[in-house]
Parts: sequence; C-alpha cells; structure tokens
Amino acid sequence: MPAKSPILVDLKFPPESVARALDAAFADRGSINLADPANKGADLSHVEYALLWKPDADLFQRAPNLKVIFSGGAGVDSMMSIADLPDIPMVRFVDRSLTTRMSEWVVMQCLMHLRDIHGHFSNQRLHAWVPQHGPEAADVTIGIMGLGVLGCDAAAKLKVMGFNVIGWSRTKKHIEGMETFDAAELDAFLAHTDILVGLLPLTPETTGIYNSSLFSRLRSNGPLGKPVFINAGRGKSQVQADIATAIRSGVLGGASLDVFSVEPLAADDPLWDLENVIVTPHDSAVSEEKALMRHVEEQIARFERGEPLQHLVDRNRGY
Ligand code: NDP
Ligand code: OXD
Repeated sequence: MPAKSPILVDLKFPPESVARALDAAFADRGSINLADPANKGADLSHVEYALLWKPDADLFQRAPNLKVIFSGGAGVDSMMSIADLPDIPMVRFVDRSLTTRMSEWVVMQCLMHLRDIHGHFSNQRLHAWVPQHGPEAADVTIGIMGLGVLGCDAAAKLKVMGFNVIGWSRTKKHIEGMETFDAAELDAFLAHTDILVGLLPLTPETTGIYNSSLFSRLRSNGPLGKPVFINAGRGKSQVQADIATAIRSGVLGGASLDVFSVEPLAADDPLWDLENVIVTPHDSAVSEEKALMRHVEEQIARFERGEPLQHLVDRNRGY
C-alpha cells in the first residue's frame, strides 16, 4: 500500500494545542506543521492535503500538488483573496462545538441588550438600586442577516428564549415559525428589526454592508427605544466609523462586536469606549483543535473512499 500523504498544517492558532491535537489525530499519516520552526523551509511538493487558516501568500507555490484544502474556520475569506489559490475542492469547518459556541454568544448578547446590562453595570458602580421594567423577549424582533449553519442555529435558540426572530439571506429560506426575506427584500426585513445580528460571510457583496444607510433603515420606534447592532460574521462587512457615528447620534442604542475590519482592534479605536458597545476579541466561536482535526480526518476518509466531500465552498458565491 502506498504511504499516506502527510497533512500540511498552517494554522495561526496557539502552537502547543495544535501540536497536541495533530499528534493525536494524524499519527498514521504524519503532519508538517508550519508553526514548528524545524519545518520552515520544508519540502511541501508531495503534500496532498492542507489545513489552513490565513495561509501565507506563497504557500500554494510551495505545495503545488494539493488535492483538498481544509479551512481552519467556518469563514474562507482569507483564503479566497489569495491570488494563487488552486482550483481544487475547499472544505470549510462546520462542527457542533463551533455552532453551539456562536449561538451562546449571540443569545448572550441579545439578552444583555434586552435586559440593559449596560445600565445595570453603571448603576452598580454608583451603588444605585434602580429596578428596570424593560420589554420581554417576545416584544422584540431579532433580524438575522445570514441564514446558514450559524444563523439558523442562533435563530432556533433565540426563539427558545421567546424572541420573535426573522431572517435575511441571499436565497429565500423556508423555516417553520420564522418570517424570512431574500436579498431583494432587505428594506422590509430591516424595517421590522429591533436587534440586527450579522452572521454573513465576507464576499464582495457583503463588504461594507453594515453602514449608516442600513442602520437608518432599522426599526427606530421599537420596544428597546433604539435598534441594536450585533456582528460576529466578519469585520470588513461593517463600516466601523459608521457604527461609531450611529451610536453617538443615537441612530443605534447599542452594539456588540466580535469582529473588526482590522484585528486586533487598535488600542485607540473609539469603539472600545462608546456607550453600550460591547467588544469581544473575535472569540465568539473559536475552532476547537480536536474537533477540527476530527472533522478533517472524517473528510479525508470520505475523499479516499471516493465519497463526496461535505461543506464544500462554492467558488462562484465566495463562501
Ligand atoms: P454559511 O455559508 O452556512 O451561511 C452563510 C449565509 O449567509 C447563507 O444563508 C447565505 O445565503 C448568506 N449570504 C451570503 N452572502 C449573502 C449575500 N450577499 N446576501 C444575503 N445573504 C448572503 O456560513 P456559516 O453560517 O457557517 O458562517 C457564517 C460566517 O460567520 C462565516 O463565513 C464567518 O465569516 C463567520 N464566523 C465567525 C466566527 C467568529 O468567531 N466570529 C466563527 C465562525 C464563523 P444563502 O443561504 O442564500 O446561501
Ligand atoms: C471562523 C472564525 O470563520 O473563527 O471560523 O472566524
């Protein structure tokens, strides 16, 4: 039997946990982990599989015989922008643990805005006893932009909390108990939305989509007083200066942001200090290394048995 091709790994994740997960997963085929300085100039010409997150631009020249690329995350935008990206199947990371983590984050952010956690924290610091009588979840409509794996799971969990949930996606979806809108119906979708949740991939169409014009079309007289913007998709989908302006001018009453146009967010960026803006450092749904390796192992096994790969990226759509 011919020797199995080692897996090439270039993940900008903490190197120790990647090394541990690799040893456990690919003992039979071996791996070339580019985070290991010993592999800096390694010959990659024989490698058939690569597991990548934000790879260096010259990687595909160094590894010209790849058969499948695996993304270290659910989003593939960092790969799509590489000029030499080979025309071979690309599999993105879809996994229960990642999906669950994202939904935890989305539900937490929506509840924090519903229950005015910002107001409570401020009062606590003043030692002020100020009971609040805000709306309940059922009074509030959450509009999710992006009804894919993550958007649909978050929608289901928000509905369990009692929120009215609506969704928008490129193509029309039919989801029981949920009003949905397609790309042409953006205005109608926004006009119903009190809390906007962004779970879109970054593509040319979604670059800069969350901007002043979009914020001004959200429902402005809803139960929270002012609409709220939440984004965990990609930072380059938001015009950050427009978020700051919308918060300062009162077009938005609050925001929760996990992703930024440039990461890490600069220490002097105004978003850190704006009223009722919650910043998290792109950790709403990190890829857990063991689950990632398990997913890659499963997909390689399918590929080598001649079965179709799952979670394939559509190059024309860009996600
Ligand atoms: P999916 O590919 O499953 O879903 C994407 C959704 O976005 C689909 O419903 C798609 O529409 C919709 N969409 C794409 N382009 C457009 C457009 N131009 N107009 C309207 N709708 C559009 O992706 P996931 O749900 O798995 O992940 C979404 C994104 O979340 C990832 O691409 C990544 O960027 C981000 N992410 C962020 C993480 C974090 O830690 N912050 C972690 C993981 C992911 P349609 O259904 O019609 O195709
Ligand atoms: C992803 C991410 O796309 O973590 O998985 O951003």
